[in-house]
Amino acid sequence: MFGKILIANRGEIALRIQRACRELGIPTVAVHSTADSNAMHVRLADESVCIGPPSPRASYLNMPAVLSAAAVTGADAIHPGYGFLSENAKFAEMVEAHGITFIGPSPAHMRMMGDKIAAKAAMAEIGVPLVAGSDGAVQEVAQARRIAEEIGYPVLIKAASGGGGRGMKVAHAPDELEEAWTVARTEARSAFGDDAVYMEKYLDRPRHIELQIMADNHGNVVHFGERDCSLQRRHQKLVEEAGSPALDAAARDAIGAVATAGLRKLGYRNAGTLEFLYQDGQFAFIEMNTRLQVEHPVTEMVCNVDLVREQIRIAAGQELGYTQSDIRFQGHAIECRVTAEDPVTFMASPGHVELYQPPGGLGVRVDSALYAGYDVPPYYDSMVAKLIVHAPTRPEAIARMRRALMEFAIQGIKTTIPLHRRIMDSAEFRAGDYTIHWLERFVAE
Ligand code: MV4
Repeated sequence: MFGKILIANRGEIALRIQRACRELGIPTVAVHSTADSNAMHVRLADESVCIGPPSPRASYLNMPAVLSAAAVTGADAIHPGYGFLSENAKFAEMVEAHGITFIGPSPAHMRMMGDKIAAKAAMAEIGVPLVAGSDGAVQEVAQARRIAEEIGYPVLIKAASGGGGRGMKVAHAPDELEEAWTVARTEARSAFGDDAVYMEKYLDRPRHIELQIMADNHGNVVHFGERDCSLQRRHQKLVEEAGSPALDAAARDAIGAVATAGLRKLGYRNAGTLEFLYQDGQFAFIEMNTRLQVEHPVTEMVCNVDLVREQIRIAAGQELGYTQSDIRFQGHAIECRVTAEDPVTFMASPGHVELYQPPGGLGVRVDSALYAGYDVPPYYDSMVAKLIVHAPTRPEAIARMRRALMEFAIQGIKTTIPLHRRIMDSAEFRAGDYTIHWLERFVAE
């Protein structure tokens, strides 16, 4: 097992990783920017190193600074959390070149899944269902036109290096294709420095369902079921649940069996998430994430597993020690992402936290680095807390979430807690009847 782990992140996820390390008896090193000297992740770490000024580029994304911090503190492993350097294959390679373990997949798999075209090719190879579309990159608009005729409009042109909806354009009919093509390529080049694009049939009312998998270095691969992440606005998730109100156990088992068998063949290791669009009872793979995800707690609650602990054990070479049939899905979990934003306009609201009173009680979990007197800095992601509830059934989980949201008091900054209360009260959410488009309309009303 590792002697010391450096956590290359901040906020609630840095705390989350510290907690797993502490339970495993492993000392932790925090890194932080000058804006985060008073942050909770610094206060609770065994050691801390300041790695630069507030700008993420100069600190949390600064690879030489993070590596130097590991070297001077003698850390033998780095956990990247999510965001920042977590999906940077180059960084993972540099970490390994310094004789330090990167807690995550191999750089080769990170690179493969970072290229959406290569990821789809790999999934096709192992029998995971895809959205109908181009076989690889589309080189020119005439080729795009031929493929669109074949699969039928509407079609979507997507950047190979894309993500978060950038470099993605829909063409509803032939007369929109050329414009969509040009805009997608231009956006892809300026956002990612890579104008490679591919094409898919556009699904108009899908749910976003993702599958959590975990693989050790000994050929054991399991899945921990799905999360429904359809409740999003501008590609920012607000609420996630496990399991999905749209899936039954048979559908979960079927997609899980295909995915785990396939990833075993690919030699994938550590945590991973397969993202699917789910419409008309069909799964269609779109992307794979090679990191621990923000919403991992809902999976932890229904599976009674510590996913970060599993990541660390696996990176240290240990075996999973259980098989798929040992994993049980118990009850229902919901997560609300609380951000420091105006709940109506979504204007950022950093500043001084005057009061912080988190909820508690049975089945309530709060992952947050907030405290009364803390100043939320303006330089980073606006998420300040994740409120997670677990209960035997979905209606009970919703009742518990409403209760917890009533108890939750944060004063001094604006937060999205009032919006979450409205979502929990809405008839569509309570019926589980929503697609990726529902929340944008709900917020607009
Ligand atoms: C799609 C789609 C419909 N059809 N692909 C958006 C970001 C990127 N990760 C994939 N995305 C989508 N791909 C096809 N063929 C709709 C979206 C999409 C979306 C997907 C998941 C969650 C939220 C979304 C919001 C808008 C569009």
